[in-house]
Amino acid sequence: MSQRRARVALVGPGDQNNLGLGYLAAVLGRAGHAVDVIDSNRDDREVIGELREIRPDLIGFSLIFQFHMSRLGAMVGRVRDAMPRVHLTVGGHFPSLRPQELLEHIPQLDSIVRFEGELTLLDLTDRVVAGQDWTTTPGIAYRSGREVVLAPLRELIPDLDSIPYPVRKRSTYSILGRSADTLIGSRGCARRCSFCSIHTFYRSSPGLAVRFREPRAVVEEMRHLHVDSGVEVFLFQDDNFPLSGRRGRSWVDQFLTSMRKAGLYGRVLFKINCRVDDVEDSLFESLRDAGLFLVYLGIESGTPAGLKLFHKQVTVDQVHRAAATLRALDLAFNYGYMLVHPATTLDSLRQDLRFLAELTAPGDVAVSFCRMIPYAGTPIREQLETQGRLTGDIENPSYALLSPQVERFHARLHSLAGPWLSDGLSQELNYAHTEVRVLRRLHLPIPEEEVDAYHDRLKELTRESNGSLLRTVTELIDEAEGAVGDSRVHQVSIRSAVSGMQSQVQAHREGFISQYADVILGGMEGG
Ligand code: B12
Repeated sequence: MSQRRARVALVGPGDQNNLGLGYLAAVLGRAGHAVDVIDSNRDDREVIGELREIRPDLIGFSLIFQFHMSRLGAMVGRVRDAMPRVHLTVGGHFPSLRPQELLEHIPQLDSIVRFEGELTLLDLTDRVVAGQDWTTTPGIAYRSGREVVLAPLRELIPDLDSIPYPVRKRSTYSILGRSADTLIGSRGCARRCSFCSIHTFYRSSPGLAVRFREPRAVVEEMRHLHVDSGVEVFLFQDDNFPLSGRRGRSWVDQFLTSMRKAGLYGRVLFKINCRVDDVEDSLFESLRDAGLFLVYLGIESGTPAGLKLFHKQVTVDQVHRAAATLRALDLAFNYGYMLVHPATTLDSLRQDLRFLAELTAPGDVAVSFCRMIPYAGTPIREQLETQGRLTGDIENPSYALLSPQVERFHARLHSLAGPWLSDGLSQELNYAHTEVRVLRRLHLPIPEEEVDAYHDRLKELTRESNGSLLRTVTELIDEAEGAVGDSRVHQVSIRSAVSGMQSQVQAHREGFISQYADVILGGMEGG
């Protein structure tokens, strides 16, 4: 459509190489446009300084995390002041699902690119740089006077392998010195968990809600990253790695065959996300032998009521069986878990703690949990809305808990469990366990009994940390129940206890890694 080459800047959170922005940049680049991807996890002034230098024709902001709303609003406001004529657009879950609210909150924006953005952004860019009317671009939303106009939706990309590999910055993420990078083998999810917006996001546009890439094409991308960028650890970001049902099984078979043909089978490592009811012995054994080392399980709850509320369509027993299968195959797992949710009672909390104690008993994974957040586009948000229980705002959507006791418990938990949770001790322990699995898969010349001893001590420290966290939460439940008089759980003592454990874990880990540094960091390929 347009001959003139545009200058486009894409701004968004760059943790783990933001694939969404990477794909957008790749499609614009293939069409001849010049694209800069800017990590917004920095000081706004730095970001705006970089934008001033680039002098783009169009700036696209990514709002994939709803809680970044006001920060994004402030940044767009400053960019608009600095660049009055540049076309400012935004994409991501919340903007796509709630365009009216988004444009109300950030009126300086010209448009929203809704849902899957590659082709819409390219079309919009071509029209803007050609000085043509862009308001008729399918897939956008924009304000016209006081109205928000929703253009006809654009069809989802039928063949995901028709778009180029995402533009990636050289990954800074590594495990034991092995470079790690992210990729996806599919888009969308066939399931309808009530707390998740993915199925709403991909079902809102015409086209197949779940699309798999060709396994051969995924492996070719891995080979390209391995040979050209030295990537040895692949983090699949699919909501659900393509392995469900017969279609999933044949996908995995072709994937493993392609890994053999590409010479990657057993020579690189990969991590996947999946559901507990997809964990099956022989399938995961063959994935393990190919390089699977870590599985992120969407557990979410360990009580029948919680699993029902979340519409997970699995049983508590299936969760335990999945964990047991992965353990028997010596595969590490992490998991998502929402301890506090709209159906939480003090009784359900006690059940959750019993479940978490059982799940983590071997000490090979840490206790971690969060509160369910009623994000836009999730069925549970609509339920809470109907029940008149929604509270909070766009940035921090929340809901009234079922009783003052549970409210009291949650308030205390929020202020006390932090040292374990967000980037705390539990995450550090889980990272150390992930490292051990990578270490074992590298078959380095370190005596097995040494690795075993190191791992056993790590499990001891994990059991200690888990026990302390579970006891603390139990005390908070007792406290909320009024079973105990004045509180015995104090922030100061918690912080010092947890930091004591953290130093032990760090000393244990650094001691082992420095003892074998030359071997471990000598590199896997040609080290
Ligand atoms: C990878 C991932 C992460 C990674 C990195 C994220 C990143 N920088 O990309 C990590 C592990 C860091 C992460 C962390 C978290 N995540 Co996360 N994550 C994902 C995941 C699984 C995949 C993202 C991805 O690569 N998608 C594939 C690409 C191709 O799609 P996309 O990103 O949606 O982009 C497309 C469109 O949205 C659109 N688009 C997006 N941005 C833009 C911008 C422009 C200008 C345009 C035109 C179009 C556009 O076009 C893109 C191409 O088609 C998504 C789920 C999902 N399927 O998207 C959850 C998801 C984004 N995460 C989520 C959450 C809640 C979190 C955490 C808060 C979890 C937690 N409790 O800790 C943390 C927060 C971390 C933080 N920074 O504070 C939620 C966000 C919910 C919400 N509405 O806010 C999601 C949607 C998962 C869910 N099921 O709800 N996450």
